[in-house]
Amino acid sequence: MLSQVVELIESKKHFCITSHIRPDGDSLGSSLALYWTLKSLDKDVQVLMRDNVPHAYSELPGAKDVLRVSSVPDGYDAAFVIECSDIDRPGLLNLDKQFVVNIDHHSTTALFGQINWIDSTASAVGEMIYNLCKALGVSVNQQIAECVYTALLTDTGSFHFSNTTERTFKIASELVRKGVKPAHISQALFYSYPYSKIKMLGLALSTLKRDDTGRVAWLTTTSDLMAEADATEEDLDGIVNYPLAVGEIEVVAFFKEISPGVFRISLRSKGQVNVAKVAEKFGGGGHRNASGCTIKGELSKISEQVVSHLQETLGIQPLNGSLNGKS
Ligand SMILES: [Mn+2]
Repeated sequence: MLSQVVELIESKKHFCITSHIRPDGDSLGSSLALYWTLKSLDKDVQVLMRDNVPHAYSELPGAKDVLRVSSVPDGYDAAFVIECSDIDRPGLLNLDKQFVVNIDHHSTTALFGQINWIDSTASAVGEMIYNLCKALGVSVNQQIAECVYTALLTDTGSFHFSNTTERTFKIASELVRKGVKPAHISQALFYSYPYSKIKMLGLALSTLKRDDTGRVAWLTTTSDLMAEADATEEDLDGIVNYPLAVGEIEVVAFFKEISPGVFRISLRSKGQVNVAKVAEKFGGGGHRNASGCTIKGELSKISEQVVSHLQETLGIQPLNGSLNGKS
């Protein structure tokens, strides 16, 4: 509940903030927006992450203050856990020993906190942090505004996705009034890629295949392709979304070889198609339109299994040999 969060912040002093592994725009933008909010209230606050800040977010105000840790140090009054489905998602030891405040906009989150503030109507946790800022009477400064705007922009797919609402635009408008330069933020997020990312995109897209219906598509990257592009794992982020730009493609699987014989699989869908259910069948999870899982084995077998589950979700009867794929 928002009022419980406000009361906690007002009555305590030492806080840490964390979010999920491989942080994205909402997790970092929201964590740092909360960081600047608490700092303007003269609180002691640190942002703790297991993983480093991806290149795209390195210009966010406060990105350089993020501490990389494997365990939460003692001494905090409370730990804010941003955008996590469960207490293990940040990948930090000792987090479960803290007084935890769970802040998320996914209704599927476990209620793992001592305080759980969940608002599934928010397009991004960034919206919730903006509301928290207002509820605390903190004036939205440039740092807070840029961090919240980044969260909104990335979690709505640049205001493309169905979570984009009138409230999202209203907050975005207020942030621009507070000094956010939309073109400047877009430049940092979408026009500052390393060369290897575009090279990798090309190599990955050249593996694109689809089934006989044209509704299911998949693509692959191997350690060889990554070496060819001189790509890092971070360079793979977002590639899975490209095939959805094709009108009739409804679901996409991206098979990423993260070590020999181990594939991390990202699943994406349009509209009502639920790919979280497919990820769950393989021990993974996520949300209706974005999920993932990790599978060990031979690529041809893995892709056949995953694609046939995706077809089943769409009500497609797999045809013999359809999984050889059309290019
Ligand atoms: Mn989010």
